[in-house]
Amino acid sequence: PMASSEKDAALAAVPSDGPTIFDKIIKKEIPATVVYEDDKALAFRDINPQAPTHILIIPKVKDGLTGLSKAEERHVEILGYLLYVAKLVAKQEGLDDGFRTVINDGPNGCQSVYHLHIHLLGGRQMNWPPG
Ligand code: IU
Repeated sequence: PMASSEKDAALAAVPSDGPTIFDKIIKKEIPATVVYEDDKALAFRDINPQAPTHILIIPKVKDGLTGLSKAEERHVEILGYLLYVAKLVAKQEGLDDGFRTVINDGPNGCQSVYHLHIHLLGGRQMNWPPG
């Protein structure tokens, strides 16, 4: 059944190291609005945007990195690189007044896709604390 909210989707998601929809986006098997791509990272617009700019930055190779809680020392370089790509994309999107990056982890963090991704949100005033 169709999830009624991101939270429902997150609570229904089964954490696994298997392929996710993001693999299909990487392989261009399903369409996505790609805003940045190189050999290590892909950035595309979130299908359910929560801000005027809402982009997901992902590693092209998951290598067990289903979420931040699964990070190992071998992931340190790609984790730093993805944050750098977030900065490049923020600049490209003209988010000169600021932006937010978010990594949801696990059910409590409302993670719904088990392929690590950085949310880049901007184009409006954000609030704190987040929901
Ligand atoms: P989360 O942090 O795991 O909850 O983020 C997953 C995001 O992936 C969420 O914001 C969805 O809107 C987004 N998304 C997407 O952009 N394209 C898709 O095909 C699917 C989810 I499924």
